[in-house]
Amino acid sequence: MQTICVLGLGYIGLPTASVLATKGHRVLGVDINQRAVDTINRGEIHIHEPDLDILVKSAVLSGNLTASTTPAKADTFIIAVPTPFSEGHVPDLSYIESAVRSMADVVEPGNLIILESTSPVGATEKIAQWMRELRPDLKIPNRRTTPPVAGEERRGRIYLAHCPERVLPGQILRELVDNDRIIGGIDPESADKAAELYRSFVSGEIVCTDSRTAELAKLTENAFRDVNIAFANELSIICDELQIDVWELIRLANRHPRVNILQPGPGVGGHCIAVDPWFIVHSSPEHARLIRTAREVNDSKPHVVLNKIMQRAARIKDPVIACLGLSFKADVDDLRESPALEIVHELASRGVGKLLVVEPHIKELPASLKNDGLELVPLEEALPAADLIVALVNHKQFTRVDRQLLNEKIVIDTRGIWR
Ligand code: SAJ
Repeated sequence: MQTICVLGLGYIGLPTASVLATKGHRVLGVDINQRAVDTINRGEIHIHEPDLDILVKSAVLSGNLTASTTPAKADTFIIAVPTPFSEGHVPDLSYIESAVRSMADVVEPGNLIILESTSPVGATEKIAQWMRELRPDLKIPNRRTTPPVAGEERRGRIYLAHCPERVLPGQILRELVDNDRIIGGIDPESADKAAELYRSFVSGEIVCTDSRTAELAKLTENAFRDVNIAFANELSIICDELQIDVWELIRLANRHPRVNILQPGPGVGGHCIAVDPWFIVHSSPEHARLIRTAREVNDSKPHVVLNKIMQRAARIKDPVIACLGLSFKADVDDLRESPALEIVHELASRGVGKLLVVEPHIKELPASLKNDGLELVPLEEALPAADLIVALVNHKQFTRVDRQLLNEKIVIDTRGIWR
């Protein structure tokens, strides 16, 4: 069992810290958000993820998980902070850099640093570079893919690896344990040391490689999904033009043994798939043509939906529009990069009808929509009151709606839930 410091207590850091704590490791979770730290120390959670509340409570009660705003000495440091992009889709590593700076003083020889945040190629080497500047007294290996030569000095060294998180929001606790893990060491010894830790809680296979390959593998997984969703979204636009039901089309095409088309929707949201492919584009702008185009197709989809709503609303006098769902996907409360949120905000700022916003997973609207003068409305109030019903997210509550309530309404079903 180890002492572990997890930096960043969000959707990845908090579940990881809690699972490690329940496996017997002593874990200090660190976050710059004092409110999140206080909430966790009370055994409660500040984010929504099925069963996470129970896990955090038992981790805190066991005495193995505590939270703080400052890092402390540990055997292993796990960095799980956001990696957004800034203007022009340039990867923003500032959260990683701050995390490294905040812990640099307490790192000791023999410690292991793991980067879990999804990162552009070269980020792990960048951490090595920062650590060399901050702690010239420590030996920080250069990237190496071969085992050490006999007798190579190990004293005073630290270990560094990238172990990208690959869990699906909504199923994080199961996937954290079941999924295979890719471990990319800055050198083979770092990968081995990190693999040992993951073996203490992962039942999936652990596959070691070098840090750059691990970085690109994670980005590739999300870019693969983005390209495939873009294909479905492009089909949906073509089908609208040709007056064909895209869901029927996909259902039929998927009967081919080697065809498996994903589902179209109002666009691609979340903090991963809508972001990560840009890291590949940024690293290889000339060659990442398909990946860039997929991003563009998916980013254009909310505007296609918006135009469709505006066209339908224009046919109604004083239209009342029920917008069902704000989160980026079904059955989660996460609004980051949500196409549904973008569509509702655009409708409000263009003054298109009276909007009834339904989102069962949140208690309060985000500031952008409050500033638009909107309020949350319960589903059972919104449906009878609306002329036009727009399904933006396939939450369970919406799929179970009594179809009779939709009779005589204009329906725009961007997720194909009522077909
Ligand atoms: N979507 C569609 N059609 C589909 C599938 C998804 O429009 O057929 C949309 C969703 O509505 C959502 C977006 O795509 O807006 C992304 O949702 P998602 O469920 O595909 O993925 P995320 O972003 O929740 O999680 C992804 C996962 N990556 C892959 O499946 C390759 C997860 O395993 C990663 O760990 C996660 O990104 C991450 O953190 O990188």
